[in-house]
Parts: sequence; structure tokens; C-alpha cells
Amino acid sequence: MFEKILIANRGEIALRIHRACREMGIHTVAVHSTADADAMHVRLADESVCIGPPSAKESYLNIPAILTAAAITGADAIHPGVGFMSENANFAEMVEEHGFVFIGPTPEHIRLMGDKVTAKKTVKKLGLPTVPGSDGAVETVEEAQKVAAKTGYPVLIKASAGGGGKGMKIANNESEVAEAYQLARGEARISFGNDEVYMERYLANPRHIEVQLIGDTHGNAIHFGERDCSIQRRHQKVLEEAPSPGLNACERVKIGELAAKVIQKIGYRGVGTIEFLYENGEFFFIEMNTRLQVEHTITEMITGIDLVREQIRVACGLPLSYKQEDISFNGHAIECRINAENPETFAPSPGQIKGFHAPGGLGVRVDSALYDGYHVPTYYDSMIAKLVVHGSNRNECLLRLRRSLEEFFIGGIDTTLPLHQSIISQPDFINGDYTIHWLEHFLNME
Ligand code: MV4
Repeated sequence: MFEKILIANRGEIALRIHRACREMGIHTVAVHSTADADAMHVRLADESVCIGPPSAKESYLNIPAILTAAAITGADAIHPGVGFMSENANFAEMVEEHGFVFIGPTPEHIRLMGDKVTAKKTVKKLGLPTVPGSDGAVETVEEAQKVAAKTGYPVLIKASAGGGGKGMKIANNESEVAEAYQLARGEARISFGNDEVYMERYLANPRHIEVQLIGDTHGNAIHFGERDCSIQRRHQKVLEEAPSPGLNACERVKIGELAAKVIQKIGYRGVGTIEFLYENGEFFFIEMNTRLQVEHTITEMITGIDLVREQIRVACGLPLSYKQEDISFNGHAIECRINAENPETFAPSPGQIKGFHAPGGLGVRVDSALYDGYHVPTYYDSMIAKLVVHGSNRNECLLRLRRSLEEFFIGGIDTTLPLHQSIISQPDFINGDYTIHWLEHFLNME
């Protein structure tokens, strides 16, 4: 096993990784910007290295500084966490070239899935249902019009290098195709430096369902069921739950086994998530994430498994500790992402924390790097805490979540705690009756 891991991240996820390391007897190295010298992830780590000024580009995204920090502290491996370097194939390659282990998939697997056209071709060939549309990249307006006529309207034009909704355009009829096609390419070129696009039938009102997976270097791959991530605003997830209130046990097992077979067949090492849109009882693959995700916590709550521990084990070349038949699903879990934002305008609300009380009790987990007196910096993501609640069924989970949100106190700044109170008291949410558009409709009505 590794003796020392450098955690190339900050905030709650750096703490989450540190905790797994501690329990495994692994020493940790924190890296931080000058703005994060007082951060909790720095305080808890065994050692820390300042890697640059506040801007993420010069610190948490600064590859030479991170590699140097790993070298001078004698780390064996680098954990990229979420965001930042976690899906950067070039970084993964450089980490390995410098003699460290990248705690994640191979650079080849990151590239394969980072390109949405090659990802879709790969999973389709291996048996996953995909959205009807173009067979790969669409090179010209004429080709786009042909594909649209065959697929039927509305169609969606998507960037191959995309994800997160950038470079995505809808065409509702033939007259809209040419313009949507050019706009999508232009946006893709500006955002990603790659203007390749592909096309799909536009699904009007789906749920966003993702399957948690892990593969090891011994040919084993298993799934941990799904999460429903439909409650989102502007492609930012707000609340996630597992299992999805929209699926039955039969659908869950079927999609989980199909997804696990894909990562087993490509020889995938590490944790990963296969994302689907789900509409009218049908699944359609959209993307694969080749990293640990923020919302892995709800899967941990219903399975009782430490996913970061398993991720570190497989990166080290050890076999998975579990077989598929060892995984059982117990109860229900919901995660609320608490952001330092105005709960109505979503304007960022950085500043000093004046009073902090986290909820507790049975089935309640708070992952956060906050403390009383801490100054939330302006430079980074606004997520400051995750409230993760487990119950023996969805109703118990909701009652416990309501109680926990009431108990949670974060003073001195605005947070999205009241937004979560409001979401979980809506009848649609209580009934599990929502899709990817529900939150934005709800916010527009208020
Ligand atoms: C779609 C779709 C409808 N039809 N694909 C948005 C970002 C990228 N991850 C995929 N996205 C979508 N792809 C087809 N064929 C609707 C979305 C979408 C979406 C997907 C997941 C979660 C939130 C979303 C919000 C708006 C649109």
C-alpha cells in the first residue's frame, strides 16, 4: 500500500480523501494556495505545501507546482479529488511519467471517455442503450440536415469535447438546423478548442440517473446502484438521492449490470460513473465521468462501503474488496449541497463564518471544511458543505433531512440552506415526481 498520498485539491473533498487515508494508515500531504493557508484541509494533513497564489490556474491547476510538491515530500501517489485535475488526461500522464501513481483511471481511459463521440461509440458497441442520432461526428450542415430528417425533431447538437451543457443547441425544425449547427460548432471551438459536434434526438423531460462503478486491475468490475441527480440548476447539481424514486429494483439491477459489463470489458481501473437520461421507462447513455464524484456519499450511505478506500486500493493494484453479490442496498440517502450563495439570486456570498453548528445524530453526515471564524474565499467553487442523510426508507430520510436542515446553522454569510428546506417541502419532491427541469420551473414560479 502507498505510504504517502498528496491530495491535489481543497475543501470538503480534500478532507474526505484525508479521512480515508488516515483510516488506511497512509500519510497525507495537503497542497494549498496562499488564500487557503488557514484552510481545514491544510490543518488536518500531516504535511502541507503552498503551491501558488489564490487563482486556481496558478495553484490547484498548476501542474509543475503540484509535481514538485509531490517530489519534495516523497509522496507515492497523487489523488486529484473532484474538479480541478481529476479528468485531465495530460496531468494523469505527467504524474505517472514523474514516477507517482495517479489515483484514477489510465490517461487512455480518461481520453476515451472525455471525447463524447468515442465514448458513445464504445459503450454502444458494448451493449448500452444510446440516444438515436448521428453515427459519430457530423462534419457539414448538409449532413446535419440529413441526420435531423432521419432522427426526427427536436434534435440536439452537442460538442464532442463537451459536457456540462456547453456547446449544446436545440433545433426544433429543418429551418433551425443550419443555425444551431453553426452556433454549436462556434461555441465548442471557443470553449474547448475543438469544434467537433454530433447529434441526438432531444429528450424533452428525462430524469438524470447515474450508475456508480469501480474496476480493478484484475479484471473485476462492479456497480453500486444508481443516483438520481435530476435536481439541478444551470447544470449544477443541487440535491441528489439514492436510490432513484423513479426506478424499480428490476430496472436498477439491469442498468447496473449493463454498465458494470462495459467497464469490465474496457479494463477500466478506478471509480467512475456512467450517466443516463431516463424517460418513459427507457435508459439512454449520455456520458461517463472518470473520477470520484461529489455525490459519491449517498452511495456510501446506502451500501456502507468507503468508495475512496476502494479507489485507493485499486489504484495501488490491489483487487476489489467486494464482489457484486456482497453489495446490498439499505434504505435511502439524500445529499444537499450547501453553497455560499444567496438562496434566491444565487449570487456568491463569500466572507467570514460567524457561528457554525452542524447537525448530527443517527444517519446524519456532514462533509465540510468549514469552521467558526473561517473566511470563505472568493476564488473557488461556492460549495461549502454537504449534508448527507440516511433513513431506512425515503420517508424516514426526508423527515430526518428536514430535522437536520433546521438544526444546521451557518452564520455570517448567505447559504442555500433555505433553498433546500423549500425544495424538500414541495409535494412533487415528496412524491419523487421530478425531472431535470423541475427545479428551474419551481424557481421561476416563486
Ligand atoms: C441531452 C438532453 C436531452 N436530450 N441529450 C446536458 C449536459 C450534458 N451532460 C447532457 N445534457 C443533456 N443532454 C439529449 N439527447 C438534455 C440534457 C440536459 C441535462 C442533462 C442532465 C442533467 C441536466 C440537464 C439539464 C439540461 C439539459
